[in-house]
Amino acid sequence: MKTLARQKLRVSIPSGSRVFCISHNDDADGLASAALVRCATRSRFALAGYEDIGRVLAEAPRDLDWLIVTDLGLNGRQELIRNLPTIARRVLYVDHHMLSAESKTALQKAKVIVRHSLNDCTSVLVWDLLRKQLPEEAVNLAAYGAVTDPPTSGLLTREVHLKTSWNVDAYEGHLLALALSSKRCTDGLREKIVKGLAALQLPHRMGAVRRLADQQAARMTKVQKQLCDRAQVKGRVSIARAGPLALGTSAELLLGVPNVVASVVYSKAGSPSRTRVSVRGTHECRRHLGKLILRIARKFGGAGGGHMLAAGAILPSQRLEEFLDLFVREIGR
Ligand SMILES: [Mn+2]
Repeated sequence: MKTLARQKLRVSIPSGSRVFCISHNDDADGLASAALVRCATRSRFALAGYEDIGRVLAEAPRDLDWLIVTDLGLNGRQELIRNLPTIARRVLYVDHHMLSAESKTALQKAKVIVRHSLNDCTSVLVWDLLRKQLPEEAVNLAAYGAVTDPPTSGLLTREVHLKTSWNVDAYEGHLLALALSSKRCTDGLREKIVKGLAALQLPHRMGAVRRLADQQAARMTKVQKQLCDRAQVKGRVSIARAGPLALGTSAELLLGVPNVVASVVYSKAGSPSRTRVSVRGTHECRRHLGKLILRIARKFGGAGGGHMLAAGAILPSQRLEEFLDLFVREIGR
């Protein structure tokens, strides 16, 4: 019953409210979520990654009526959670990454309104939550997230697919996903894309998105070969330093190494003392990678989490080797 009540959670944000949205900067789901919030509430927004979410929150405008955090898993980030109510009168958290009971309790204590599900991606959840305040066509933004995120079985996702054109929305969503996975997609361009999407502009009408997506598609085959050539295979895990693609994309491509069930890609996270890690798995790895990465990253003074077969972490660079060794042992033979 509790789940049902949460499923039906809708929020109505009075027009004229001061709203600020912080969303994930990395993929179509994150950008579509920010665009949906902006479309419904005319909010300002900022895009953040896991390594700079603390800074972006600290720089958020104050005296807000609403802070809306989307597609940024706050699992295990207790201090960040405790701090949320100091930023706005009401805080709404919409997300689909793993969330422990401990972190749920922390969110409750901070009086954060939570819309969380593992069965629908964030843009689909945001669309449902704000659908009364959104124009009919905004459902396409939810579809961009749904077609490009790992497939899920949620009823809302099905509803979104039924309301949209599979071919057109997959085309638009994948243009977006390809462009966003390019290192040439700057922060400034990402913000421009959110504004365009919020105004219901189609990705194929955004010149920069088309150009980057085109280059990226051509590039991926080449980079996959380079990545696989330089990968180290330990146990059933392929490991490589990230190439010129986004970390998650590189990790996906690295699963192409024969006979591995998981892949790890790493690169420096802004400063040389922190390393960002992205992990992907096949069904044969038989582990919930989000939970596994959360545990191992913590052990080495980092933070992490994610989904069943896709996860990420950030950790002190000098602990990377130990992290990798333990991950390989946990995946086993
Ligand atoms: Mn997402």
